[in-house]
Amino acid sequence: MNVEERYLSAKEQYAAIGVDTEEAIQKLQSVAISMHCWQGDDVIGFDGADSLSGGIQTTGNYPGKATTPQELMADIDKALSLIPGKHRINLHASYAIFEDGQAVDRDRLEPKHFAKWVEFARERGLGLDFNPTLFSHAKAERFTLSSPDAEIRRFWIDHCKACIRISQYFAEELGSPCLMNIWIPDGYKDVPADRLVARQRLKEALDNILSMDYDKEKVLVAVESKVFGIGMEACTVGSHEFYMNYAAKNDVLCLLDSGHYHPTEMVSDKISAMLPFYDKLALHVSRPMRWDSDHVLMFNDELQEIAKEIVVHDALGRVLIGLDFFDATINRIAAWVTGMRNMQKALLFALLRPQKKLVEFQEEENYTDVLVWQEELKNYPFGDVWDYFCQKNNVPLKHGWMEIVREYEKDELSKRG
Ligand code: RNT
Ligand code: ZN
Repeated sequence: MNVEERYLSAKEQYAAIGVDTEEAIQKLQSVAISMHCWQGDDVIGFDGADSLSGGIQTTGNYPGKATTPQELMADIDKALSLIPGKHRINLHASYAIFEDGQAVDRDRLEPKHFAKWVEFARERGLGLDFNPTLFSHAKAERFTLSSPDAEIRRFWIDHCKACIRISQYFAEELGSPCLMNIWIPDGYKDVPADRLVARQRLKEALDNILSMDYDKEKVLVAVESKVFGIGMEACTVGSHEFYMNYAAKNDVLCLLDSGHYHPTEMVSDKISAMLPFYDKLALHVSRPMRWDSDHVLMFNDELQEIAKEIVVHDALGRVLIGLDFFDATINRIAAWVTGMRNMQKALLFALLRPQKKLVEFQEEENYTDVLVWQEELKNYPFGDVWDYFCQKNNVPLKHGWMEIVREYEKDELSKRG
């Protein structure tokens, strides 16, 4: 059977349980996922850092990482050509592109330092998202926005303000709101004497940043919490409760990173706890393994559950999906493509649920059918719908895309220093 025939058969099987595959495909087509630029170069950027700091880590030395903007852009292009649909690119401030003599420190960044990225995005019809970079910098060796040193705080406050201006520039140039997410690595290795003092300073620093004049329709500021980092095992200043309260009181977004909670705590369960209180919610979808290890997304239970929580509450327009992983032990393009395609597969899987029926079972307290149906759905011909979607979008089916990645590795990546 060819792809169409397989699809038609799948369509019938889904129709028999009240699921419209056409509608599912249409919805999936409209989802833009924000692909993080930093998988391409192990989170190094172009503003001078030679290693990563801030309690996050890439491990591995797979050859061919991007070391120039041209290489990173070419790699992003290669990845996007293998991913169905239209997406967004998530940049970090450390990916500024300076012309000769333009280099400035992070508190002085301007839109012009990102003009090449805007050009890149515009030519491809992509939206851009942004992140201030409060790590991998001499002034971020200890604390940043919560630093006891007023000058260090000032530096990072100015950096975040500069990033809001750059985000607004992205939004205006590309006609699409820009999510600007703040994550800081501040915290204590061991039990601190006082947990409040730094949190109080962080609150004031955020207030200061947000007091600037910017267009809230264009720049969606988010704050990203974390339970611990390497070297900050005892306490992070920007914890979940801190930021969730801050976001709610100050009308900004909360960003949930799926690697930033206790290993038995699931982001999938948090989405429906946030939606009644926030118009929008942002995600960094990642895959923690024993710790915040940022592995490439697998099509696993938690990814399916995250996608389900977004889809069944009709929140595709309210939950901003971004990816956040960095694996340097495998081909980096393959990492992007696998992660992005898995996120999309999870969304499609959720879009193919007979949700009305499942909710009826649940409301009748018929948990037996909820369990049985959800399990049987796993063997429905979801892969045939996915293949059809890929074909419609002119991207290779199944692992066919790996041939193209291998070719690119041979012709391009292997030639890099
Ligand atoms: C770190 C956070 C943060 C970073 C990126 C590079 O634990 O997840 O989002 O991964 O900003
Ligand atoms: Zn993150």
